[in-house]
Amino acid sequence: MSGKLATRLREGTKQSHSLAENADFIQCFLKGVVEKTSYRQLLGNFYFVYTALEEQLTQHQNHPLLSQLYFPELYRQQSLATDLSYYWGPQWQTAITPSDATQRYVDRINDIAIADPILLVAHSYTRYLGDLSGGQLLKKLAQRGMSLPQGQGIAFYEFDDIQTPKTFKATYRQSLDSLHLDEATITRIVDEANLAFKLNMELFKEVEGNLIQAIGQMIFSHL
Ligand code: 1FH
Repeated sequence: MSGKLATRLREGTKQSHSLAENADFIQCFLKGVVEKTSYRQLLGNFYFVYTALEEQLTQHQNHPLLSQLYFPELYRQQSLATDLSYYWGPQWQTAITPSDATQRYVDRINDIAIADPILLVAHSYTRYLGDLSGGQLLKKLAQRGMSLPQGQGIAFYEFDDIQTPKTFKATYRQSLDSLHLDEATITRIVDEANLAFKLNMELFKEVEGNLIQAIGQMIFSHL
């Protein structure tokens, strides 16, 4: 049962994906009601998540299987730092702190990196293939929704070292398929990807709370 991981992941996370797409926060995002306070909060949280993920992927770059999915051109830590300094200013590094859901996400990445490093594939897949897919739409929505000046605050969605996301995604999926894995491992990776989706949802939910609070304050200040 090797050579099937890309399809197994796509099929096995389909339900999680539509759940995420239908979450309130993203519905707001899709309608262009982007609120900068929520967005910069989310980016700050992503910084901790991607830092953990990328540290672990780098750490395991010589792992017999993870070496085949070592693509530092995907790394988002630098682009997040660029955006964070735009949204938070030069003191961004001291301004951001990981939320509870972020800490759970980071802990999970660090725990599996020790206990069962192959599961890192699930986290890499969930974030990076997502970034290369829906990410391009989210970029346009962020620009429009927050009226961002041309080229500002969108580094997160820009992959300077990847010419065509579509071609890269095909390469990535081929690498997933080339891993020789037994059925039990495939199942564990798919389960972990569903957990990764859930952890992402929890991040979105936290900022959704902020959004509602911010709208509440706006209404209150007009009374
Ligand atoms: Fe997505 N995604 N995604 N996505 N996505 C696609 C593929 C993947 C959206 C559109 C698409 C998230 C969110 C959104 C993944 C993860 C995540 C494709 C198909 C589209 C069109 C591309 C293709 O067939 O080549 C839209 C729109 C989204 C928001 C409204 C979030 C939940 C990501 C997970 C954390 C992954 C892993 C794939 C690759 C599937 C595959 O195996 O090929 C999103 C939801 C973003 C909520 C923010 C908030």
